[in-house]
Order: sequence, then structure tokens, then C-alpha cells
Amino acid sequence: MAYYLGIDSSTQSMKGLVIDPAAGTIVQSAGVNFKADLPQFNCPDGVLANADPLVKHSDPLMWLAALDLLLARLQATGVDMAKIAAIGGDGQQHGSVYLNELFFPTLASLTPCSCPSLAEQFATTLARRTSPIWMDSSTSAECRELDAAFGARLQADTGSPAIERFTGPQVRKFAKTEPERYAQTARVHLVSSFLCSVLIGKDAPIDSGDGAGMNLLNLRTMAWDPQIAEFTAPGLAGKLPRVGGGVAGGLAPYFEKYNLRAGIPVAVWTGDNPASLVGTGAWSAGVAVVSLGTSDTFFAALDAFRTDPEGCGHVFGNPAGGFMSLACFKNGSLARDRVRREAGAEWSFFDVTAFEKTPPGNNGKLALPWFEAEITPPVLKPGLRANFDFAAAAPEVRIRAAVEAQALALRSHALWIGKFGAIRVTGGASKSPGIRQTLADVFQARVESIAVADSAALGGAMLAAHADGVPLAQMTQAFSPVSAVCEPRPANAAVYDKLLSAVRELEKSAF
Ligand code: XUL
Repeated sequence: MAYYLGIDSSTQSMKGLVIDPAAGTIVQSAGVNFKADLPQFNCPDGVLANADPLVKHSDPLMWLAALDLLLARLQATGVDMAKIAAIGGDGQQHGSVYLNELFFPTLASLTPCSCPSLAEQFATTLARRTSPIWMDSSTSAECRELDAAFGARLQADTGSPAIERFTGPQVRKFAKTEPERYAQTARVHLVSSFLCSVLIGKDAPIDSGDGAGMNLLNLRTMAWDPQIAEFTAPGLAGKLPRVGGGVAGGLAPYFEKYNLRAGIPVAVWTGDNPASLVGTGAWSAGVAVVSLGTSDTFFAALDAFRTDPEGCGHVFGNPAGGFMSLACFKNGSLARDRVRREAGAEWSFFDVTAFEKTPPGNNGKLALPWFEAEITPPVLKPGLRANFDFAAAAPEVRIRAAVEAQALALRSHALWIGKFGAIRVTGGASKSPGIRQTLADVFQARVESIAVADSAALGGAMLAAHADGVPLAQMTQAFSPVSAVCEPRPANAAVYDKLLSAVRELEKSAF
């Protein structure tokens, strides 16, 4: 029986999932939490402290330490690592790693030994010590420059207008502010392609799922756009890896130390949302997904290439072929946790009791928990926005106000993607009954849960098996069946239709 390993390198943690497609079972999983397990990197929520609230960087060496620790933990579970026939994976999107000339020989010299850790081996390969990640909103000036140079073509060809967290504007800012370090940069990788490169001990490609989150990939030609790349930063096209899919290469001998077999195929990694599209079984058109994690996202496979007329949403490559749409909200799980904490509530109260004690619609009270600069819509000034006296309200009122405002914002900004009769939920907060019912009522759609919470890691494992010849449809049936359904209550439809304009008003009051 062949096993397949999927690795999800997300904002606050790294997870691994081993599947057995022939048996249709999940064999084992393991995880590394950056706060609890790697405190020495000072990235408790996956982000380094910075005086500027718009700047959000992480430590790329932490991701390497996490990879070593994850594989050691997986091996320690007793799972037969030698049975793993291929590896796939994904990373948080948009984040970039800047590597110098030493990167290539270091990759090539990854040998089997009880040698220094990955973090130690790659410490000298960084042309830039830190990596901007998707939470960074500090590149508005660069976005305006790209808009001025390319206008509507940027969205028409790359799937998105210039967006602060996208890799192109980040590279432009780096090249402008640190030209010497940019000159020393031989390769710019995404989190996904960086980790995939380390696994194969060679320079790995970027796939169209994650590559579309850069403002650099022309989705009509599926190649780096030479004009946009050169305008973004001089010589940038030469510093990017190739665009590709399928198998990236064979596993480097270094990983034999975890009893993995050197040479097994490693699939080209993708972004966490495209991987989740696969893991939730929504890779063919018709089902939408709401993923409630560090970011909240709404995504679905697209029937045809189509962009958001409001310029907030994105088009990425679908790892199963074609395209996917996505709307991303920065204030997701960390914001929910802060609302809960400040209301003095336990999770059980947040997930159930608060919704029993308040009516759907909350008598019109809404609160957008924008503790961080928001992405959708783009708002640089952080701070909670409420249409009532939030601080003076009872805990249950605050909780419903925030959860309903988040759900209404998801509905409002996903209108361009389409109307769906069923929405599949994933991510930590999708376990909350109150949140699931709110989504069902706000969208007036069946909310479907799937058994596996780590849909991105599962998607990575499925893509590994797919690269090894296992059909995706067979795995979707086995691994992503609907495990629970929350039906919409038609009586609440009118309440939320009315509140849709109220949440738009609240968003506008922020400008
Ligand atoms: C998507 C986005 C986030 C990250 C982190 O555009 O920025 O969802 O992928 O999960």
C-alpha cells in the first residue's frame, strides 16, 4: 500500500497528513505550532514584531526548523515513513523568500547525515533576513505605481489589480528601499516553492495557483509577464523560478534521516487556498468554500476566467485545471479570538450560548473586527468598526455582531463569484455551530462540513497522489465526503438581505 504525505505551511503552524488512497484512510497527522514549539524565532502568531503596524514579516528559517520538527514528529508517531510514495504541499500565499547565490550549492549539497539542521544549513543563503507575508499592507505606494503603469491590464492579465500583500509590490518595495540586497538576490521564491526546493534539493517551480498571487504571472500565457516583471524590479524575471506543475523532482537524500526514501516524487507545491480547494473536494465548479483560519477566505472553482469588477477579489490557477476565484479577509481567527477574550467568554459560550441568547440579525447591531488593516475591502487604518456602543454591550451581543458582520462581508464580497446552494466550510472556526448556522442563514445555503479539518494538508497529499497517477475524483469520494449539514432557516432570509446594505455602510464609514 502506498502512502502520500501532504504538508501545509500556514501562518501560525505547519501540519502534515499521511493518506492511504487505496484504503481510503487517513493514516497519520502531526503538527508544529510556531508559538508553542519554536518560540526562539519570536514569531508567536507567525509574524515578527514591527513598530509599523502595516509591516508583517516572518522568519524563513523558522519554516525550515518547522519542516525538520514536523518530519521528526511524524516519524515518532510510528507511521512507516518508508511507505510514503510521494510528497505534496502548500504554503501561505504571497509570502516571499529572497535567496543569494549560495542557495543553489546549498540545495545541491543536502546529504543524508545527522548533519546540521535545515535552518543552520540555509542560514547563509538569505539575501534578505526576513520574509514579507500575506498580512503585510505596507506597499500602497508601489501598488499605485503599478496601477499607473499598467492600468486595467494588470487585473485583466494577472487576475488581480495591484494588491499590497502580493509578491510583485513587495519585491518592488524591497528593490527600491534595499537595492544592494536586491542586487544580491539570485532567486525570489514563494513560501511554497521555497519549501518544495528544499525537499528536492533543487530549484523548484512555482505553480499557477500560488503564482497568480504575485501580480507577475500572465494567466493568459501562463508565463511571467516580461513587461510587468521588469517594471516591478530590474532583472526580476531572471530571479524568478520557472512556472510549472506535476512533479518538481525527487526527494533529497537529506530526508532519509526521517526514514523517507530518497528520490520519491515531490509534487510542485501550491498555495494554501488552492490546496484547500482540492482537499475540500470543490475543485470542480458548483461548490463554494468558506475557509475560516488566520485569514477568512471564500473561494470556488471558476467555470471560465472572470475577474472581480470591484477589484477586491482574485483569480488563481486551480491545481486541478482551469481557474479559481478568491476573496480574502485578513481579520479572521485572531480577530474572533480577541472578540471572545475581550468579552470574557469561553469558547463554548462563543460557539453556542451567545447565539442562543441573541436573535438572528442582532437587532441590526454589527461590528467589523478590523483589529488589523483589512484586505477586503482595503482599509489601512486598523480598529473595530461598530454601528452601536460595542464596549458597553453584553458579551453575546458583541459576539453575534462580529460573527454576523464577518459573514455578511463574505457574502457581499463574493457576489461576483456567484450564488451557491451549498457552501463547504473548513478551518478551525468551522467547528463552531453558531458560526455555521450564521453562515447558512446569511447565505441562505446549505453549509456542509467535511470530516478533515486540515483541508489544505489533505489537498497537498491528494496532489502528491495525483502526481503519482491516482485520480482526484476517487480520492475526493474517499476523503472529502460531507460529514454534517447545517440547513438555512428561510425565516431569516429577509433579516440578512436587509443587513447586507448595513454592512456595506459600515465598511464605507471607515474611509
Ligand atoms: C489569500 C491570502 C491568505 C493566505 C494565508 O490571498 O492572502 O489566505 O494564503 O492563508
